[in-house]
Amino acid sequence: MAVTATGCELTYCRMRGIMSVLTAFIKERKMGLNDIMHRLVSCPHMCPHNDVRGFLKIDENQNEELDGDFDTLCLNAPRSSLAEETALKPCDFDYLKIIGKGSFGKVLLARHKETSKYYAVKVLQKKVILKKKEQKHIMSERSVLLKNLKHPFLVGLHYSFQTTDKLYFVLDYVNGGELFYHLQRERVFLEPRARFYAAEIASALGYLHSLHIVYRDLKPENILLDSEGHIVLTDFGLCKEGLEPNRTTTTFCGTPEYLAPEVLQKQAYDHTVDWWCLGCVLYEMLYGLPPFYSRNTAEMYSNILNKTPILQPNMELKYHSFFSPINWDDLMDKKITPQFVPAVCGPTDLRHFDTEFTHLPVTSSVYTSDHLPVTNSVREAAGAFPGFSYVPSSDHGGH
Ligand code: ISQ
Repeated sequence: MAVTATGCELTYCRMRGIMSVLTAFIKERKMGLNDIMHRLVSCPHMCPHNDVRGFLKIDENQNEELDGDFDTLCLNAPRSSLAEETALKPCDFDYLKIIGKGSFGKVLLARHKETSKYYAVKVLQKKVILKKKEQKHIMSERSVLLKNLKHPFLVGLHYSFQTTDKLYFVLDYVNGGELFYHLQRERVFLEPRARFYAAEIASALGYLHSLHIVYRDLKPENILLDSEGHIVLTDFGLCKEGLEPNRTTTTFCGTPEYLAPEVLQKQAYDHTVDWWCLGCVLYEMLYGLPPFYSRNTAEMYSNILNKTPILQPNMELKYHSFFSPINWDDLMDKKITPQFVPAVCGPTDLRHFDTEFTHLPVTSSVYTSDHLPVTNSVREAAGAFPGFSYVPSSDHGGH
């Protein structure tokens, strides 16, 4: 059956609507179940049945994720056993909510006890990182974050520290929600709004490139809004450092919809892949779907390979006619007023975060498990991130 482009889009939108209702339903069920599981595991006395306890592997001595009450743990959490004495420690913060989750760990909204300042604390499990052989990426994320503390549209790193089994990034906290959360609600953005976001992202990417860093993983969930409506790029775990302008790399990582052809074909690539991704983001903001999109992944890959847009060599993106209304100096000084300001009433207003995360109990997963038996894998993981901890001289103690 012949389907028109418009017809396709309508069908896709309708499907998206049905999918979001179903997803919300499943999410709610999952959260309910999750909640029960958490309660069972953290309060073992609630479950007297040995079979169920066995099935859930409830054993207070072994469960390092959920081994007790938050306050008790906070009081009892030992200092880092590593020799990074000046570093902060997990107990310096109150952990209020889980606001994100990934394969390596979680992001939590936390309040520094001494200063009452709010931060997003990213907690990564060392053994998971080591299992996936991702140390290099994580250390790269740290050094990338350290390099770009000052850029207005890149998330800032305040501290990093580690315990025997976990790595902690203490980052700027922003609560305007993911850009694509807003896009999904509104389907498309008008051109001025899309241009504004694209310009802020382009400015951040250009800055990274000037430091020979390729962001590589520009994808919807890494683009956040702050409470004033400005862009904040997060997640530098997949950045590639040290790429001189004429050098390339062959290691791949990315989001299928936005993959550049050279990345898709596992060929060498350079910083221009970031401009490809930005083009994809801009396209999706304007049209409501990523370019080359197909529900059939093979077809989407074929579209990416065969419909490569022709870009002028060395084109300076900032001076493209599309961006002509943008005054780049004003943009950098945040003097361009965002068209949209996320409605939030204070730092603890989490309405723009996914309830899949915020409904989860804040467990002991943020604390060290130094009090647990030290196995070989724990010992191996403990020393694998030398020099990770970071406190800027002017920011010691969160002031
Ligand atoms: C900052 N604020 C909110 C959410 C975040 C997620 C990941 C990294 C930084 C963040």
